[in-house]
Amino acid sequence: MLVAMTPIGTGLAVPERLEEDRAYFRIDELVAARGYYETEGYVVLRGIVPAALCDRIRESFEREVRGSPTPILRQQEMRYERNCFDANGFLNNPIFNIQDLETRRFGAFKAAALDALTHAPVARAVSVLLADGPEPEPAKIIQSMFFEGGVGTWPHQDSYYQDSARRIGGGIAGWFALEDVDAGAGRFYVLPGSHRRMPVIRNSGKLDFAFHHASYKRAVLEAAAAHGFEWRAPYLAKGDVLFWNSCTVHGSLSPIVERKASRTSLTAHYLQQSDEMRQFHARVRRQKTRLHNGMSVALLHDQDRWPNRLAREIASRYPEAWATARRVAIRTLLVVADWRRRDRSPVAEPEQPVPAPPRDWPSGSGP
Ligand SMILES: O=C(O)CCC(=O)C(=O)O
Ligand SMILES: [Fe+2]
Repeated sequence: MLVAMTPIGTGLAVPERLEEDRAYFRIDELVAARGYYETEGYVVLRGIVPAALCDRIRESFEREVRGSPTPILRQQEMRYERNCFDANGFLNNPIFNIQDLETRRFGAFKAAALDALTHAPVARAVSVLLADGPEPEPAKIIQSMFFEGGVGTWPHQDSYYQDSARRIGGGIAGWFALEDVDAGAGRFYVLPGSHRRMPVIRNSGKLDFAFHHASYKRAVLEAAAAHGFEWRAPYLAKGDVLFWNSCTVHGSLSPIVERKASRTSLTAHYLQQSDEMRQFHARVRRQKTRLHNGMSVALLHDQDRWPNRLAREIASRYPEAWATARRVAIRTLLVVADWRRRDRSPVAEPEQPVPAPPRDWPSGSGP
């Protein structure tokens, strides 16, 4: 075990090898996996993506993306940027929404990544974990990311940024290990039980994204400390996927640079197919979708369309003006959402993120 420090200054034992961690589940144990997910707010499914597919994603990243000068939308600041690399040469500005990449330049990488995110056993697992009745509904992808280097993501609930329009806690995400992830590479962690025991921190008022994002980050730390949650950073081998609920607190540890280890991975956020994305707890953002391997994949800034390429061009040429325009747009959205909330008589939101387990689960069945 490697002993790391959490953002609240407590120790965290990070398993270095498979044998040091829980066994978790395989794809033929979906019923048990679902039970674990309901209690803990996350679950690991081992070996669910074939190793050869993981390799294909990494190879096509090398071939098409690593040396490319084309600006790509990034997760951290939502800006169009060229690739940036850390001291070890690993990409450290993670790619946002792989499905939006331009096919002409990044077609093989995009196809390989989407093949993993829509791989049949993954689709089955997601729809069973998301199901709120005995008949699981097919899932759709609303967001994806690609990581190579560790970035030390702050602890958060995805719900604050995006969730299900149908109900808070109706979203799920997966962290796809494309290699055996070193304990010092900036491991992904979760706070088990936080999806049930900690109220969802709302994106509004004194903790909103537009004006008070720093206060939100502090509020998560304070809530995590006050509840005394355990912090867990599961061992993830190539092909393993960790799924977590949109209300589960999670993040990633800062990498230990001297270990010179990457953590090549994808993440994807899913909803039930007939659901829509709720953004910033403020609005329903309808998205166009395209089918990949029979799964709906939502597009937001599709680079195969010229108006979006023009936007990319402007955004990368005038990054400050772009960032300001985006900030103003989000502020307006959140201010209007707050007004609306105040005007309305309070509507009760279901805060319990995971529905009560249906009595008889169809074993191993899926869409
Ligand atoms: O792996 C990480 O650093 C964070 C990923 C994450 O928070 C997400 O995809 O929602
Ligand atoms: Fe997240």
